Amino acid sequence: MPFDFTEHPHRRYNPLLDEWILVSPHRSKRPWQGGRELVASDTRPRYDPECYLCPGNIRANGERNPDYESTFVFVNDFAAVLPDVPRAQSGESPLFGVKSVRGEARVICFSPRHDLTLAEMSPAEIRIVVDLWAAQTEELGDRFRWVQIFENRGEMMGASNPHPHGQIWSTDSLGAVAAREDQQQRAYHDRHGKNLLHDYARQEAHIGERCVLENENWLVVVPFWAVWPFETLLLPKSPARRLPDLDDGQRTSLTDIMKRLLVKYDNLFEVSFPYSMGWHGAPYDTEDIAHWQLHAHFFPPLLRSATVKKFMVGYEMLAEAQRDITPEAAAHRLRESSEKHFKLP
Ligand code: H2U
Ligand code: ZN
Repeated sequence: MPFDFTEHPHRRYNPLLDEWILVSPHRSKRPWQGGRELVASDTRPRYDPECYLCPGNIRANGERNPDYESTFVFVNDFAAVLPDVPRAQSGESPLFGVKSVRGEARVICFSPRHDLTLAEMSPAEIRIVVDLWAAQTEELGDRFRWVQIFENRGEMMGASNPHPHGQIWSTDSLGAVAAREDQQQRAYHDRHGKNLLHDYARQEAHIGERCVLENENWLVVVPFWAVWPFETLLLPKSPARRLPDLDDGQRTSLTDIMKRLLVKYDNLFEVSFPYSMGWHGAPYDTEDIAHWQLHAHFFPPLLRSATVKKFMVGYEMLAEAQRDITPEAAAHRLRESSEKHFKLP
C-alpha cells in the first residue's frame, strides 16, 4: 500500500521553528460530543459608553481617550513590560536562569467604531492601520531589538474588549519564538545562500494546493506545517525585511489581501472569526538581516464550526502538536470561502 498524505498518519517539519507536527488525516471524521463555545451575539453599538477604548471615554486608569477619528495609540495601562527595570542576572546554578527585560507595551485602536472588526473595515481604513503598524515599528525599533505587533481577536482568544484593537510589545530581547525563527532563517541562509521564506513562497506558489490567496506582491498559504486548523502565513513575494520597508504599492496590495483573507475567515463559519495574528519583521539589533523575510502569522482556534475549537492538550502538551484536517484540505476550504462578507446584504 503506497503512502497517502490524505489518509496516513505522518509528521511534518516546520523549518521556521525546527519542530515537527503530527498529522492524522484519517481522524478528521471522529464524532464530537465535547465542549462547544458560545457564539456571542454580535450586536455591538457604534459607540459604547462603557468601553475603555471608545473615543472620549475614560480608561481603567482614569485617563480620557481623545475624540480620535481613525486610529489611536497609547501606552498600555497594564503593561507587561516596562522601560526602566534594574539589571538582573542568573546566579551560579544553571537551574534558576533569569534575565531582566526592558520594554514598552502599547495598545492600538484600529477604528473609533466600536462595532467594527478589521474584516469589516474598508480598505482605506485598513491601509491606515498598515501605515500605523509600519510607523510604530520604525519608531520603536530605534529603542528596542524586537517589536511585536499582534492582535487577539475575539473572546475565545482572550481579547479583553470587543472594540477593534491590537497591541505592540517591544523588548530589548527576542522572545523565544522570534529567536528560533531568527536562528532558523540564518542557518538556512548560511547553508543555501538564499532566503528561507522567499524560497518557500516561490515553491508554494508553484505547487498551489496550499495557497489561499495571491496578488501582485503577497501570498497567503496554509503552511505545510500548520498546527492550527485554519492557520495561515502571509508572505511577501519579493524580499522585504520589515513593515517600514514596504513601498506604497506593497502596502496597498497588503491591505487588499488582508481584507480578502479576513472576510474569507469570517465567512467560513459565518461568525466573526477569532484569531491571534502578528507580524514578524527582522530584529533591530543588527544590520545583518539578509536572512529575514517579513511575514504575518494568523492562528485561529476554530476547528469544525463556530462553536468547536481545537484544544492544545494531552499529546500536544506532552509530545508534539497534532492536527486532523490536513493543511491542503484547510486551504481548499478557505479558497472556496466567499470574498463577500456574510453580514453584507
Ligand atoms: P487584549 O484585548 O488583547 O487583552 O488587549 C487589550 C489591552 O488593553 C490589555 O493589554 C489594555 C489591557 O491591559 N487596557 C488598557 O491599557 N487600558 C484600559 O483602560 C483597558 C485595557
Ligand atoms: Zn469601544
